[in-house]
Amino acid sequence: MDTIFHKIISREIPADILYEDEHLIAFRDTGPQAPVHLLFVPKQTIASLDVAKPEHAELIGRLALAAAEYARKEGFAEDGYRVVMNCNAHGGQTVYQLHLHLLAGAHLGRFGT
Ligand code: DGP
Repeated sequence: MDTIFHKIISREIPADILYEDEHLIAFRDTGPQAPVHLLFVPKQTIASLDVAKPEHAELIGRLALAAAEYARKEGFAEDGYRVVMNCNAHGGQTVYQLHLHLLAGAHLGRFGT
């Protein structure tokens, strides 16, 4: 399993990395859909939410909590933000390493179709 996100984790390709710990990494999305658009990616390979197992529960929780922590620290929490996980084709997933989008910095519209 080797995706563009694995290459960012291993520093084979550059990214604007804003947070990293032993479990996960967070960097700016290169096609931002909001003024602030970060991706929170586990270091362990998990292709999508569809193939996540019960043993990944803590790791997936860590992604959500890291995003919430970042939003609080950067002052986006009070106004609010959105977290999204796209899964497989109809969900709009394009990179098959599980990731959580954090979108903030504007009043976001309701979901489209
Ligand atoms: P998704 O559609 O949910 O699989 O989201 C993948 C996101 O990854 C998409 O919003 C664009 C972003 N992306 C794709 N390639 C790169 C890259 O090389 N670097 C960064 N930072 N983001 C990327």
